[in-house]
Amino acid sequence: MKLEAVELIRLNVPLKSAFRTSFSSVNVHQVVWAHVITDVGEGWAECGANERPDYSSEYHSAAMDVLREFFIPDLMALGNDLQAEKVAPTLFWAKGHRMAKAVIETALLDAQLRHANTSFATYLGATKTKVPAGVSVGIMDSLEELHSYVTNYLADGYLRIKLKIEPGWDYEPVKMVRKEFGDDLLLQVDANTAYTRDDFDVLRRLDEFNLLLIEQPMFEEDILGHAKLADYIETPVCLDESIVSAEIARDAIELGAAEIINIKPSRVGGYIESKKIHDVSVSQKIPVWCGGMLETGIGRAANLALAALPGFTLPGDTSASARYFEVDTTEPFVLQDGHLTVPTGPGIGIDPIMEIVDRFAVSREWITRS
Ligand code: SMG
Ligand code: MG
Repeated sequence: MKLEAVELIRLNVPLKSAFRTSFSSVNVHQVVWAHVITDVGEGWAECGANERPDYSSEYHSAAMDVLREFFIPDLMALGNDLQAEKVAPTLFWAKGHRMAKAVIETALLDAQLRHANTSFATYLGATKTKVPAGVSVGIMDSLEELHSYVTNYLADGYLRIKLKIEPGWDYEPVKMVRKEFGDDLLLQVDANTAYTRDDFDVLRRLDEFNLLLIEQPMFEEDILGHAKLADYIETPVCLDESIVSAEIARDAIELGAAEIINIKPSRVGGYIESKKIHDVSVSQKIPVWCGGMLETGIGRAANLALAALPGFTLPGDTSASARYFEVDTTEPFVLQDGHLTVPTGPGIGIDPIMEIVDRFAVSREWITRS
């Protein structure tokens, strides 16, 4: 395969309602896409980076810059020798920037698999045709508001609820949801690094609610702190932001810091690395599940293929299009009996709807061979 050109597109896709975490509140899913043109066809991918470096150090302008200045020229320089599997080794010299690496690798993998008439699910080794869907519920202004959102998501059929938490919005909302919706509800929480080693007793109070897991309570670099916390509380500790590679996953598991892992392909540099993290976790009997970055259909399609691997034994944040958007960028993903269907078509198995891309695009830039 030969990379001829890349289009970097910034889109602003309106959300149905604001999504508030411990680090931001967003009304619009601002996102960057890579659209690759190769000699064997086109490919598409959505970048996990946010507009600002708030979830991780990556952000849109930086991702676009590193792609334009370094990654795309390096991949173009491979000439006819390019394969998606060569992206990570070729760009290995560059520190970090995993979300930028992931978006170009995924778009090239899409082109390569479309040409080979193979789906992401088949390529990755998926064993399921549909995957159970959870939903991530943002921080609200009141318990009444939270009650109403959870009621509606459960009526939609979601099989697991994740509550975003932060200091001051933790014990009471979890208590209310557990009491109102019952002991059988699959319930977990995500702090996005909002706590410190001084908060162990606050976090231990959540043990009474029999949560599936607590996700990334502390700073992403504090692996040892998470191991200490995992010893201190009953609730299983799940890492998200901390796990940026299969090596870190292996070490965090060995240290006892990761009893469960949230795999987000964007965070770890792509689907090939995600599969490695899956394999390491399975070998250590650590459950994994697929996280989300509010992806539109282009990103969601590939995540569903990953979530269909056998080690993904917990429902993911892979919700239906209607949880996020009035209008998605692809045919919408629809919840059926609490599950989403894994795409089976070639590549990611779905195409962007170009009129919608035109409507939501705020900038488009072509990078061609010089
Ligand atoms: O895609 O439904 C989704 C969002 C899931 O909670 C979610 N993601 O830390 O896991 C996480 C957050 C990061 C969101 S950044 C916009
Ligand atoms: Mg998280």
